[in-house]
Order: sequence, then structure tokens, then C-alpha cells
Amino acid sequence: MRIRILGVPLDLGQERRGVDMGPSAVRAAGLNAALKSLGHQVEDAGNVPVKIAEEQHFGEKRAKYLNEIAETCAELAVRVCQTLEGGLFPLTLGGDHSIAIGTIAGVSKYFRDRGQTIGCLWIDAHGDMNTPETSPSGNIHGMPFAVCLGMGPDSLTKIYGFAPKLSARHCVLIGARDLDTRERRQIKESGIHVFTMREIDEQGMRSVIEKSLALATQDTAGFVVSLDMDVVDPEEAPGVGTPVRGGITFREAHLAMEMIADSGKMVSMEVVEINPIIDVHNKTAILGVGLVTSALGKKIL
Ligand SMILES: [Mn+2]
Repeated sequence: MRIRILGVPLDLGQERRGVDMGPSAVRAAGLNAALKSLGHQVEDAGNVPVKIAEEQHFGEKRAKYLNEIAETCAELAVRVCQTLEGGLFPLTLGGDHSIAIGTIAGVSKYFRDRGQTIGCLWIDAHGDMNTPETSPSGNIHGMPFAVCLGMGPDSLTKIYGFAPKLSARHCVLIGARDLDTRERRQIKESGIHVFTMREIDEQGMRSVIEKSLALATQDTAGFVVSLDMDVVDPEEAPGVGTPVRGGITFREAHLAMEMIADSGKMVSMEVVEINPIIDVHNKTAILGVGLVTSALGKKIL
């Protein structure tokens, strides 16, 4: 496979500084070499331009840094779409989870132009299903899943002039365990499929991923993977913006990625929310590299 890496050092979608260093941390953890060792051709296209927080005012309280995030996501969408048009697999590195708005817009546009739809595996401790009206914080990294489903400000939902980018019946939220009060209702009403930590505990990761893959691949050209590293338990992934206890284990995370690789249907991947400032010896970025390689074909035997 030919893979293009796109870094997006965006930290405007949340309040804790440091996720802007996520792309560097993942590169330093050996991403490029790890992918090449699997036999892939790898091209690192560098970083998408991002405004510096200190130079901006956050603007509207209910959707902070909306204009700056919309600008970066629109540019990312173009680069992701061009990557697919060039026959390469887009691998985007966050940055906070707002970048999914750009990644998924680009993938959706590419397949829409060909009359095809895509599914989505959103793997996350949170729902990311707020809108400016429901968000307690106004932080856009809590809104990208809603945006991809067509809810939220036009400058985010209408990149390329159409919305939604994803249809709910092909979308699955996996690993959720920390949802805001008003967000819960929005998740229930959205029509997406949800496997919370309770379902993972009760049914096991294998069963959850089998069901998720069936939902995301039925009548689609494939699916995007949006991997928020906070889905993994903070014991294994301490370097994330918003850690929540009770996450998936190291092996559950790898099993999910291995099954995704076996499906042969993943059309793009992003890894987000790695924060080296609060990490321990780059542990979370190293885990991120491991999970990407599992999703892109690394096998134990
Ligand atoms: Mn997230």
C-alpha cells in the first residue's frame, strides 16, 4: 500500500495545550520506519498550517476558534481528497479531534464524487456529539462526530458545500464511557450505533468489532477509522487531553486494529489527541504507532 502521512498540529479545539505536538511525538516514535517495515511505501507530506492560539481570540464562546478550525479543516479536506485521488492511503495525525472534520470531509468528498458512501468507526472515550447549543465548554473537539453527521455550524458541516459527510446508519461509536448530559440525547437521536464500555465488557471486543464492521461496510465503499487515543485506558495511554478511567486494554485496542486490517475495507485512518506534555516517555505516541501498524497489516505471527 502507498501511504501518505499528513500532520495536523491543531490544538484550538480544546483547552489543554500540547496536542499540537502530537504529530511530532508520533513521528519520533518511529511511525515512518514501522510502516515501511510492513512493506508499505510511505510519504510524509508534513503538516497542514494551523493558527497559533496566542495570536487569536477564541471568538464565540459556544464554538471557540471556529474560524481558525474551519480554515484548517477545509485545507486538510482538500489534501486528504487529493491523497485518495493520487491512489494513496491518507493517514492523518492530530492534533485534537476537531481534525476529523477535515479528514472525513475529504474522504467523503472523494467517494461522493464516485457515487459511493462510506462508513465510520469512531473509537473514543467520548461521544464528540455536542453542538454549540449543547456543549458545556464550547470546545470544538467535543463536536466533530456531530459535524460529520451534519449538525453544527455551516462553516464546519458544509466543507465542499454538502452535508452530511456520513450517514448515521453506517457509523459506530466504540468505547464511550464519558458523555455529557445533553450530548446523550443527541447520540440517541442521531441514529448511530454505539458500543459503550459496558457492551465491550459484556460482549467482548471481538464481537463488538465484528458487529461494527458489518454495520460500517454494508452498502459502503469502506470505512474511515477515527481513533481517539483516550479510548485506551490511561494506564496505557496517559498522554491524552482528556483521560477517563475504565478504558480498553492494550490488547483489546490491538485486536480491534487487527480485525480492521483483516476486513480490508479501511479507506483512511487518523490518530488524535496525543499530548506529549502530559505523557510518560512518549508512551502514548509509541502505542499509537503500534495501533496504526496493527491496523495496516502487522501480524503477531
Ligand atoms: Mn474524541
